[in-house]
Amino acid sequence: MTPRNRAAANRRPKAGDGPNGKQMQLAGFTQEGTAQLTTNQGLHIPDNHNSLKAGVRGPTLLEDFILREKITHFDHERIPERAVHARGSAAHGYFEVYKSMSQFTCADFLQDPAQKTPVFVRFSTVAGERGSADTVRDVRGFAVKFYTREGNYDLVGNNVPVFFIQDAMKFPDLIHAVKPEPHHAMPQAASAHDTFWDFASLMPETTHMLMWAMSDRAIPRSYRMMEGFGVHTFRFVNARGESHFVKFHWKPKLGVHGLAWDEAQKIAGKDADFHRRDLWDAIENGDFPVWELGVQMIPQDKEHSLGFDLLDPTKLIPEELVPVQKIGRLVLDRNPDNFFAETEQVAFHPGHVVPGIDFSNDPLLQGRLFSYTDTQISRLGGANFHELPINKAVCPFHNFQRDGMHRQTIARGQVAYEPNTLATGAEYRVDGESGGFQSYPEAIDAPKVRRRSASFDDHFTQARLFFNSQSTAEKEHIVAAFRFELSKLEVPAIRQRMVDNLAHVDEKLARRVAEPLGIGAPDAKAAAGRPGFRDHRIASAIEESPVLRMVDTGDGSIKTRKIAILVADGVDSASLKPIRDALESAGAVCKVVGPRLGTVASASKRQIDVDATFANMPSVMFDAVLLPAGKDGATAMAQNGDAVHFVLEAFKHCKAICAVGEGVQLLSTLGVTADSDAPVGVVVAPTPVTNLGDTTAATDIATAFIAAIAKHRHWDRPGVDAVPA
Ligand code: HDE
Repeated sequence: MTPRNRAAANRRPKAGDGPNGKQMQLAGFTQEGTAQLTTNQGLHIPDNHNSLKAGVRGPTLLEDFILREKITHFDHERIPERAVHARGSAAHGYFEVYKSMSQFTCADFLQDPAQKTPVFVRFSTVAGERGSADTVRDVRGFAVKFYTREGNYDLVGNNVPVFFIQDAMKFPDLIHAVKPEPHHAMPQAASAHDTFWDFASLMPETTHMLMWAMSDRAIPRSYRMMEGFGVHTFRFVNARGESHFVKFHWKPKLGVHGLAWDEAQKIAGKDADFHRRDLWDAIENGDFPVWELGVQMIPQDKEHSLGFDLLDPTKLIPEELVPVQKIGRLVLDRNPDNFFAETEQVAFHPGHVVPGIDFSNDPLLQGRLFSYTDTQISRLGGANFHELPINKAVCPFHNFQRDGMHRQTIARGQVAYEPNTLATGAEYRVDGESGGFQSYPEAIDAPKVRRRSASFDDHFTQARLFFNSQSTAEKEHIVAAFRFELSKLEVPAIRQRMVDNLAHVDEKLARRVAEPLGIGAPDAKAAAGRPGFRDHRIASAIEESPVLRMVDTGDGSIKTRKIAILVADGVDSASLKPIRDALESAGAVCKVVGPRLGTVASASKRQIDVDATFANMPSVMFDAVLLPAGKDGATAMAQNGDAVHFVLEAFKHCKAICAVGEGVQLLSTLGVTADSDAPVGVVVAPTPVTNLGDTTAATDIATAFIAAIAKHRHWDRPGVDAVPA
């Protein structure tokens, strides 16, 4: 809970108060804010506790239309969840372009830096159901609805720039394979099961995306710390009708950061809403997340210049080949008022484009253009979902579509067709007008075939590029992720097939993955002999692309990072305060965590407020830990199993830790003392600094700690595997 929410909850609510303290109309409350409960027809309900009965102990009467209305509405509260991307969180914000893009596109919202276009952005996991946990290993959806003056434009992307398959025909198979297995509906929100890897190992075109899915990108620290990608190649078209192919990127200001796998799994149990809460809290606190929109543009006549096919959605365009130009920024600054009405009912569609943006012939994109409206008709109960407030265009829209379930618009008059003369007396005809949306007139003269282009026949070069571009620690995480996932399979032949495929990415990677799995050595030849295998290598000059790494990304700040300050009775408040102040001035969010809620008494008998307990906010909820000085406090915590576990776990997850004076006791099981060399990312303040009234010492310690936190994690910290946490 944010300070603002807490203050609101602690005061007596007034009728009509919104969740953020705003006045708003609530169901059951009149607009004026008087708490008069009514039926859906507006009839005043004087008693909302008792049904109508024949005598106080008698049966309920069928006549009770008030009870019937209430229960009937409740019975129909649920709508089908999204077939994929069911679990999501969203926020409102705006987009602004840095300078006019008129040279490349006539899209109105990309012309004027003074114009702010409202947006609604929904982040999601793919495989899990609506109530599943946020921190599972999965790709994340990154869907942006721009409410432009020319109609809604949806950029419906993911946090990974490529996809598992090359053709929409395989999408239902892919999703059936990754979803819980149909006979027993397990496992939930996880790819670590036989059907997914059976499919993946038989479809080597998945290999590149598998590398991303096994990387820390698939366990993000926060939605605010993920990149977004349009994935497919789209098209910009300018006022002269000239086309450039374009790839879209969202680059987060806070950098790209992941969790440790052990941590992600624990968070799933401790706080299934971890990412939802993180986004909500940041916006409530005024820490508005920001992404820059980047584009890679390729002139129409350079379509074949890349050495691979830009229509193939399993390929990215290395930034070394075509640089990303940052053209604008997205800011999320308002939480939704109502989860169902907005986050749940929002309907995205990659086919919602505006003049100046058009499609390519990517066969995956082409399939998506059909799917989204189709699925929304069944999910949102009919063809009129565009009238829901969250989906409604902000510019006027009018056409002759009529009626259907849940129609809101009251179309007036006699005429519901075109051409007509009866509407105004003059002939009205829309038949080849200029302006508006014009499809790019790409010339196509080709035989109808149910085949794939030979230019899609390289499944491994970019998987290799991705792997080669990772830091040592990131490579280790990929190895560990493959091992974990494949170890969950019950059919060893699937494991074997998978490592055989991996041998075409990197021999050593395949061998290391295979080692603990109880299978034979990877057999590259066996993989090459299987149907579906394509290794017609593309000519690529790019062996390594540093931007594909996550390490050292971001602005180097510690803004919004969560720091636990561990306390117990006897803590030295003088060593705590200046460091806390420095962390908060740098934008971090500090929480005091102790053995119980309420307060603890400092060594100097001051009462220190405790925000959370070792048990209810364990270390996995934080980015870093501060262990203040104070003999009695440190001794009490060293004897408290939850406190010791807190620190060991933070150490194991490679987080920054700062121990001041006696606080170092909590690191003694790790062999860290005031006199030993501190492990990477651990700051130990020299003893005896028990009173940091000495501001220079406090500033030095805080500066070192802030630098350690800014690194995000110290993945290369030695010995973490041996830590029992
Ligand atoms: Fe989607 N996808 N998808 N997808 N997708 C849906 O539409 C589909 C694909 C993506 O927050 C569904 O309204 C097909 C790629 C996001 O509401 C559905 C194919 C990318 C979201 C659908 C793809 C995405 C969806 C389910 C292959 C990244 C969530 C509910 C041809 C570029 C949007 C819905 C939100 C949702 C179909 C592949 C991103 C079933 C057929 C590639 C972010 O229509």
